[in-house]
Amino acid sequence: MAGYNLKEIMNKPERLTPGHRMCAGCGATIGVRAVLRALHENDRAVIGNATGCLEVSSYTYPYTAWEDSYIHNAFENAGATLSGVETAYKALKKRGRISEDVNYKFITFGGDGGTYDIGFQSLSGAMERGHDMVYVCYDNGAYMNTGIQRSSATPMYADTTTTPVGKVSNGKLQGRKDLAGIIAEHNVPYVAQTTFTKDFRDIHTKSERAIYTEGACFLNVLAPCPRGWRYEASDVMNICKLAIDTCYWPLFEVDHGKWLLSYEPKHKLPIEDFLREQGRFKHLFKPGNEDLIVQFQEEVDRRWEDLLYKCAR
Ligand SMILES: Cc1ncc(C[n+]2csc(CCOP(=O)(O)OP(=O)(O)O)c2C)c(N)n1
Ligand code: SF4
Ligand SMILES: [Mg+2]
Repeated sequence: MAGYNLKEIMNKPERLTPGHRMCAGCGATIGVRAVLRALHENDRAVIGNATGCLEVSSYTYPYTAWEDSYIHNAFENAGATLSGVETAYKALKKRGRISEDVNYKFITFGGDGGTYDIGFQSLSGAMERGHDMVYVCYDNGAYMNTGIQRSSATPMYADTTTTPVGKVSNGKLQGRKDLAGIIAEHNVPYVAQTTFTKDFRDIHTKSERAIYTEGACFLNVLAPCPRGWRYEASDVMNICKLAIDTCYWPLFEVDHGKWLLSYEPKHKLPIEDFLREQGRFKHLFKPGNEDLIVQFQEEVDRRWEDLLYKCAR
């Protein structure tokens, strides 16, 4: 992106203000602030938010950390709610009830539980109908707010409270759902997968693109959770870097059907480097569990090769 200036972007007024009750170092709030910094200064937003840590901790009536209009949603209908608001806005503008000079953007945030699983039908409907909105999934890979239960975004072998590691279990048995790929198959104009890089350029560029591309757009943001993943909160940037450099979480875009790789590591790191940093994968490093890491690596490699193939077409 020409003219990207980290200092300037970081110094923009916050649209999710301090004083919310999220944990220190939570990836969800870092993600939300990064996405909202892409809004142009004079534009307003209507924010939707499915139930989850973000919603529970940032909006407890009569307190709010949101500077923009904000709708707390049930788990299952964040996509539908913002579709309705966007349609009403268009209708009111057409009738002259909202001034032509006012510009609103419609952005929904949902956790992985609310997006991959429970609100999936309403997200799919909103994307298919082509509403002019952005759906942002902050993916921390479990139902964190209710005590770290597995979702279809939880990686294989992760220790969660519903896939507990013990004598008879090595954690979650299944791999992750590829949600960005599934939404790309809806033929929407823009889908991207991102997380936090040291200059925040990747998430900023993709957010701006998603917000200012007409039609239904989707962002999947890896949003680490120090509590559920069990790492020191201050390590968040290192965790994100390892997620990218091991190709566990590749950065890519699907722009009007064209798959584009945003970053290819010079030296793809082994998946152990990502797993070792997190308590939820501690059991994988016990003697006798080497084959589980091999299987994890095979799954990462398979998905990475598939992505490279799509991007080469
Ligand atoms: C229909 C419904 N089922 C269950 C709940 C309880 N509940 C509230 S938050 C939450 C977890 C949300 O998980 P996720 O969407 O991943 O967001 P996170 O908490 O990880 O930020 C659950 C299960 C609910 N509010 N509504
Ligand atoms: S439990 Fe995890 S997702 Fe929830 S507020 Fe804390 S760090 Fe964020
Ligand atoms: Mg979650």
